[in-house]
Amino acid sequence: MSDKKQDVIDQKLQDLNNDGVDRRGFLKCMAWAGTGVVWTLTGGLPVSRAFGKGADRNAGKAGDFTFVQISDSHIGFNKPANPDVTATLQTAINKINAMPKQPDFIIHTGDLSQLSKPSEFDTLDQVLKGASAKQIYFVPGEHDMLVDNGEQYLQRFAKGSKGTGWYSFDHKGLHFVGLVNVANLKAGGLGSLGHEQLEWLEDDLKSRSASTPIVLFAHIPLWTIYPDWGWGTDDSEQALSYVKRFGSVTVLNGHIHQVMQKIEGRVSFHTAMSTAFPQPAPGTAPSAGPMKVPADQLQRVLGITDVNYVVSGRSLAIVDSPLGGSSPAAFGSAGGGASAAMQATSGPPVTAPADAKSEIKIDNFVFNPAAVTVKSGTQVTWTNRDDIPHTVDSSQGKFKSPPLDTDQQFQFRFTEAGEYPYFCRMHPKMTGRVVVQT
Ligand SMILES: [Cu+2]
Repeated sequence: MSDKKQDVIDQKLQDLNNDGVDRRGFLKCMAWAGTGVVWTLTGGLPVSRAFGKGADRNAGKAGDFTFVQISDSHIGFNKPANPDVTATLQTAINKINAMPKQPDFIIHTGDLSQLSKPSEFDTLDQVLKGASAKQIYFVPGEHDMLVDNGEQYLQRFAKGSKGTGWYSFDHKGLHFVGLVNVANLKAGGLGSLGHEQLEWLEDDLKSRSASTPIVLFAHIPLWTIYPDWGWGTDDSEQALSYVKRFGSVTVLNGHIHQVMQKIEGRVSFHTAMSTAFPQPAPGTAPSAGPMKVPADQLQRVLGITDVNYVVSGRSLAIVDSPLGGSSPAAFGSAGGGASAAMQATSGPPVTAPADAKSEIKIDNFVFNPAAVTVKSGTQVTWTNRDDIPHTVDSSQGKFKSPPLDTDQQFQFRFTEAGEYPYFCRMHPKMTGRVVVQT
């Protein structure tokens, strides 16, 4: 990441908490408003609105509307970081239903489920049916495409979409584009849109006038936040080049379970909290896994994003609202000061014992050991010790595990000499290597 980009990243809710002033000066207006903080973004006229008080002086103009972003519900997750993710999703929906001005629609930016199970999708469906906003737009997270190449997700949540689930729609003069950057991820890489989707995007935007406000939404951030944890998209620059000519572009993402935002020219980027569990700030923990916070504070780090569009300003005011409490809590490191840079393939190869078995643990988003050398005929066992699922996928297509939940194992017997690189298809930055000798 360039220094310039680094400069414009505003990531610190903590900073905002301390004195209400964003140190990097990109927030034009900020106000505490009972349940949330009001942020007004980007060039043009600043727009502010007090969340939870219908006191917006622009309210009521024709064309004004509100929509809400929720993200990362992870229905099916049941570990200590949040044993009841269905309840916290329900709280988010209740909160949306209680908004004084009902949103025109809801956008869910992915990771609906934890393991792509039909029962998880069912539960999500049930809870969302209770939303008074009947229109909900989805994009998939990597957790929603764990089996059947995401077929089930597509059938249920993205009917009529293109490719792996991308689409666009217009609403009251704005153009919205849902993008998929979690399909067909490559070993060692970040999120990826892929050639076909990029071509479609270019074509989709071509006929729009430059004055049309554009909203792009996708699961993994379309800006590089922290590549060591896979928090970025390899080909997002290309996608963003297609929106350069537009006067107002808003990019909404999930995946990282915390609020971050930056503004670059006329493009404002924003990530949302999760309705399920928080994740640590980049580099403050050994890995990006679920962060356990005291139970009475959990709802303060979960939330919804309420986006208010006002015609005159051509800006989108984004409000992040924690599910409980009056202000977002400041949480720092979730554990130890371990280095965040994880090079899965570093370190000398380890020779497996001669009993033709080899064990690899998955811990803190790392295959350990990352490289093993075994004799032909050895059975290798991978065990997932994280409370987030992972997979073991051969980079050469020679083996492919199902999603491994906590403590689940995958075994493969290597019968031919050679080198076998592999990775986790959910977290492609996680890589490993098995070397088989005769
Ligand atoms: Cu993984």
